[in-house]
Amino acid sequence: MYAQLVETGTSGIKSLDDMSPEERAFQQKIDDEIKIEAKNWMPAAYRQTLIRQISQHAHSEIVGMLPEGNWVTRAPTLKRKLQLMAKIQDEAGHGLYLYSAMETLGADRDEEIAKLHAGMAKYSSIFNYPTLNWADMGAVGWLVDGAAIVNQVVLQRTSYGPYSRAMIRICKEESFHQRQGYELLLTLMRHGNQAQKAMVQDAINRLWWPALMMFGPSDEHSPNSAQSLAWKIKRQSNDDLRQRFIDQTVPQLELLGCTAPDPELKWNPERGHYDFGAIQWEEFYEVLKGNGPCNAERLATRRNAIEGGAWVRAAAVAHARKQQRRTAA
Ligand code: FAQ
Repeated sequence: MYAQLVETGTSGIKSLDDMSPEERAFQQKIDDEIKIEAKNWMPAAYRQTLIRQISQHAHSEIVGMLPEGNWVTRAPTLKRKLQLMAKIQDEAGHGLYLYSAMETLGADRDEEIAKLHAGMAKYSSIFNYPTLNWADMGAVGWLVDGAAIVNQVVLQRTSYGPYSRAMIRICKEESFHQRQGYELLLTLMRHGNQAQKAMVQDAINRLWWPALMMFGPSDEHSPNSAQSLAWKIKRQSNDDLRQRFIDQTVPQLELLGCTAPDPELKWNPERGHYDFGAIQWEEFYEVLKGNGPCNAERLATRRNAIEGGAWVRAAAVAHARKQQRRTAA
């Protein structure tokens, strides 16, 4: 891939000849699949790209707790409530691993979170959509975690060691999330009444397209992809991962007995893939600009949580100091 970019001279990526000896040695390590670790030399732009991607990823995990948090008090059974709470707590854990991985690059967690709360940082567009019925809890697990896994499985091989190792653990947990979501939907479809089955189809209708947008803009409109692929931060393109997700999800959709809100979704035997309809990119960019259905609500909830929890953090610090003083005495 890298050689190809150098040859074609695309995307303003430096050719090997234009690189300093340090940059060339760095690229050689990447090409040889040797992980870059926190204390290794790295180009400033590589560090910055990682801080950008990992912080956005961490913010997504944390903001991603909110659409499901909306249903904890209304889960239909104790079992479902426990599952939902465990899943939401896992997402908090993912955010913490990712913020820690980001800190190894020298970024400051509080500063990055402050940017999120000021509306200056991105997080996954999907979490700006509302969760309107109980079946959404299944559809989020199945479609949203399902899309997240397809993206994150390849990130286990990302070139930055701490990010790659965080991804290995995260993928194991996301896999449970995806299955519990699908099992919830199957239960509604196999044992539910007409109204419950209709809820499943409604949830799929609303979340299908936003889930496809999670993979980011199409390759020709993805400004960061060429360099991130050359540095092996990303291992596959946005469009390739989106296609993989569709190919593996449609048979599951059929098993559920549901349909996608896409009349053009059809198996193409020549390509060996499903064809699908046009994604509404205007909607995606509006959500990124802050104009999605729930952007303002999500950020307000996060800000309130930080402000409302200030006394807990202050008490925890005071308690830790007291313990330290006692141990020292
Ligand atoms: N939403 O040039 P590209 C989860 C931005 S975790 C918002 O293609 P890149 C778990 C992009 O940042 C879900 N913004 O960018 C869970 C860039 O903006 P910038 C999160 C998006 O970085 C489940 C601009 O557009 N997963 O769901 C989106 O090379 C259930 C141009 O795009 C990750 O973050 C989007 N969908 O590729 C939690 C995975 N797409 O910074 C709770 C790691 C693109 O230039 C419940 N991240 N943008 O201003 C990645 O793999 C990559 O960052 C991509 C984007 C593929 C998301």
